[in-house]
Order: sequence, then structure tokens, then C-alpha cells
Amino acid sequence: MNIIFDTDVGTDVDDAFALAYLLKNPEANVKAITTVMGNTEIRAKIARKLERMLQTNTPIILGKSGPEEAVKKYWLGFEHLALTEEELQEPIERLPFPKYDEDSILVCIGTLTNIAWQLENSPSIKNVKRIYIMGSSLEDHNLKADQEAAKKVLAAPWTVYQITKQVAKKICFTREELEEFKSSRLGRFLYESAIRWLDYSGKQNSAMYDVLTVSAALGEKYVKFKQESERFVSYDVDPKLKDRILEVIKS
Ligand SMILES: [Ca+2]
Repeated sequence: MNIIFDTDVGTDVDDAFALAYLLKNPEANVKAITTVMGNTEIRAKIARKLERMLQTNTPIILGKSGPEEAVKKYWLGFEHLALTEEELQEPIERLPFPKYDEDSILVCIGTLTNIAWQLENSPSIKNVKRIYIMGSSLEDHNLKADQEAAKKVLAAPWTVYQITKQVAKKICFTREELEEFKSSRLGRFLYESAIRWLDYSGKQNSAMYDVLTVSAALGEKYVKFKQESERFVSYDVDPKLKDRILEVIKS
């Protein structure tokens, strides 16, 4: 299993939890991390920071920014606060999008801009058989922010697994529960990022949307899917995933 992880890490904190959950899994062979939406360089630097904490060295690729209108609306402007001034200034290498083989699995937890672009410009992506997407309708953020891209991605001939917002919302941490993560450097970073996100968004709970997507892609059985014509859509999740997230991040 070769996972390619496409993310808008840095805004809603669930991407950072999802990336940590993935990188901590010894079974997962993470081939590349691609960043999408808005300032993809800042996002790549946040991914690099997480990789350094976890002592992994997966290539990080700066992807596409997305439609201008969506960037204006969804680049919230606090994302760089996850980085120190030094981390922000440290240059990052420009790498091409990855090559895909038949074992590649795509995990898409941001706008689908990068995937649609690669479908037109990077033929090896057509080798991918399975793709996991956070979002099930064109009204969900990741699909809505670049609808044109979403339509292209959903029309491509691969098996699509989609996580619905309704199911993903069942796994969430309150501010008090997030305190439990604080015992390690990684946990503290995630905790602080989560509080920043909750303060910004005025929310009380942090939903782990993107972690469900990773869990499903890893073949774990927490997320339940049913087939709807050509695609698989989530209909429930085992609440035990919440304990599992805590256990994995704290390990
Ligand atoms: Ca995301």
C-alpha cells in the first residue's frame, strides 16, 4: 500500500491530526504528501514540522493554490502561527508531483484541485485504483471550494470512498478532552493548533473529519461504508476510533 496524502493542513486542525495518525502507523508506506489550497508553501512547512517531530522523511510537494475566489474565502490568515519565524523562513524544495503505481492509494482531505490537475497533466495518476475523499456532496467544503476539480475527480474511473460530514462529526474532541494530548511534543503542538482553530472558528469541539479518511484508507474497520451506485459512502463510525486516535498520537 503506497499512500499519497493530499492535504490543506494548517487551517482546520484535523489535517494535522490525520497526518500524525498516518505517519505513526508502521504499516503505512507514505509515498508523498502534497499540499493544496491557498499558500501551499506554508502548509508544506507545517507538514515538514510534523515530519520532523515524528522523524519521518516523506517527500512534501507544494501543490496548487486553487481558484482565487475560494482562496480569498478560505485562506484564513492565521495558518503561519503554527510555525516559528525560523521555520517560516527556511526554504523548502520544489518537487514534482509523485509518480503513481497500481498500489497507490490517494487520501484527499483538502480541495480536489491537485488531483484534477494531475488527471490532466500527470498521466501516472491514472494507475490509482482507490481514492478516499473527505466530503460526499458538492456542498461539502473540500468539494465546494473547487467544484470543477471535484467533478473531474469524481468522474475518473477509480473506486471512490467518501466520508460524509455527518459521520465524521461523530468523532470529536472538546477543549477539555484535547488537554489529554499535551503530554508529548507532538501532542502539545496538536493541542495548541487545535485551540487556535477553535478560538478562530468559535467552535467548542474539534471534529476529526480527516482522521476518519485516513483510518478508512489504512483498511481499519472503524468507518462503515455502503455502496451507492459507483461509489462507497460512509454511513457510520465506531466510537472506539476516538480512543484509538488518543492512543496513537500519545504513543
Ligand atoms: Ca482538510
